[in-house]
Amino acid sequence: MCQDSLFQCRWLPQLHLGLFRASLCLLLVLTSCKQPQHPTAEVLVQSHCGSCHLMPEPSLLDRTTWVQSTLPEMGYRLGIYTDTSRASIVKPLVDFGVDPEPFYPSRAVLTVDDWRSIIEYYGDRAPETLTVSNQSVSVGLDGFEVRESLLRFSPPYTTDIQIYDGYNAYSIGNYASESKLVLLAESDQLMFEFDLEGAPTDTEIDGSTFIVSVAGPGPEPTAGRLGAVYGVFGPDQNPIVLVDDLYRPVDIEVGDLNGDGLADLIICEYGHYEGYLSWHQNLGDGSYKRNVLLTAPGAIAAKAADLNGDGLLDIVVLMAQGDEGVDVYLNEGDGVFSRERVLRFSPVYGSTDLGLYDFNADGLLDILYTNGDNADSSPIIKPYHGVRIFLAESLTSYEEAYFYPMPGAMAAQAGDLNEDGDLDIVAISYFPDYEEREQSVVLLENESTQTMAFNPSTFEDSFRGRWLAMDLGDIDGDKDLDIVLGSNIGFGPKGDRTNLYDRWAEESISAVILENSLRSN
Ligand SMILES: [Ca+2]
Ligand SMILES: [Ca+2]
Ligand SMILES: [Ca+2]
Ligand SMILES: [Ca+2]
Repeated sequence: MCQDSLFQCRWLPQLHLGLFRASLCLLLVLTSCKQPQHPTAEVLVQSHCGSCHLMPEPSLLDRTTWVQSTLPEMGYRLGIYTDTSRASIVKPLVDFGVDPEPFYPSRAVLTVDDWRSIIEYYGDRAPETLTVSNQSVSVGLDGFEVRESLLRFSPPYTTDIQIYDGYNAYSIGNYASESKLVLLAESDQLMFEFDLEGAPTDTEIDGSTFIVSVAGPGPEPTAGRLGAVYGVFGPDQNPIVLVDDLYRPVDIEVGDLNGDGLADLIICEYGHYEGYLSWHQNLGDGSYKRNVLLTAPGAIAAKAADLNGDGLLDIVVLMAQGDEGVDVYLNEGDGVFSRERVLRFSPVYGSTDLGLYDFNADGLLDILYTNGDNADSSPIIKPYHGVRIFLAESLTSYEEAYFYPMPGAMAAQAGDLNEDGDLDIVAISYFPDYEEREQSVVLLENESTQTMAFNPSTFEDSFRGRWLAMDLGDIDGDKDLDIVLGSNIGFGPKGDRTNLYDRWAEESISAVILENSLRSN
């Protein structure tokens, strides 16, 4: 297995710096129009971006990372190619017929001296290292039996895990040597499997139909429109293309958005340089009509829910690239949605997952959020990675009420795991600090919603997989909530601090099941 190609093929949508670069580019263009006499870096970086949320504070990365890695990559976006050739940078776009000029300008938009002063600005202000507060996690999960799924792909490249409530079943989506979705009974017996032409990223069920999004041949970023959404209408059926020509779809949501009784599709086309958030109206004849909600890359998670109780499904979307944040799309009826940005994060945050839950039981859905994508130019342990709860104050106003630091946090879901009447959280990390602590899976037991106090614990040997995917649900029909975790070792050496690769490859654990023993059947 080629580590280099693995790194190139990293699944994670890592380019959240992309739009930041573009915005800095725009800023610099505007600035240079206003101040033709070589503005200082401070002017460039600060003065003209008073209301700009995209300007990352120098404190968010250490000096070495800024100067040696992140800023040079930003330079390409400004037309500065001091350590490489433009031709090599733009090849992945040109190969797909994409005009690279808007992304990597052929002429520098600022002088090299100005660029150097920006680098100095960050270098002077950035810390030597970032300080991460150590969390105390108790080991040993009370109330859960831990077992490894008997179904193992070798190597395990799990990109999707789902539990099917009411069916006593779960599925594992894998790519690379075997690209398929397997549906398993709770006892791990194979129920059926579908071959897929690429990496499955999400599975939804609509009646008896499986709907599966496939990113492309692999899950890695690409300028091409190689993704598709498939429907599988029965165990003996081949997957049928429902929607194709997609920019790397990483998440789908099923719901009747226009109230005609037919389940429509929301598709997060994360893409790379280009992408979309779109909804696809089910026309009832097996075809879908595409409606674009946003033309931009970076949509990573979408949830449909009726936020205001008017009977229409609204959409909440996490954008994870450049202008990172959460958008609410209120459904105005007749297929019309009004968009409002309700949360905004720094472009180095690395947003990864979003869920909607009413943590404080006030009737308003709150936001569960994770950030921890470290597959970018700054693969360092970051103190602002972790799990957050934003309580809803209104439909479009959310306040951070809880933060659990968790480097590399990749996904989280909430549910009342111990059935004491409040919502607990399970979170996984794809980029944990294995050298320091065992924090690749954490169960945060809700001790008090009023004070937002959660008690973290994990299971023995929780780093027996590298957790990219998870789901919470009742896998065995006894009505308590179980957990399934999916391992994916398709990430190469850059920033990999694990030293666990050989073990993972040898043991080939695709999934671990945490079976809740609160009840038993
Ligand atoms: Ca519909
Ligand atoms: Ca609430
Ligand atoms: Ca609970
Ligand atoms: Ca159960």
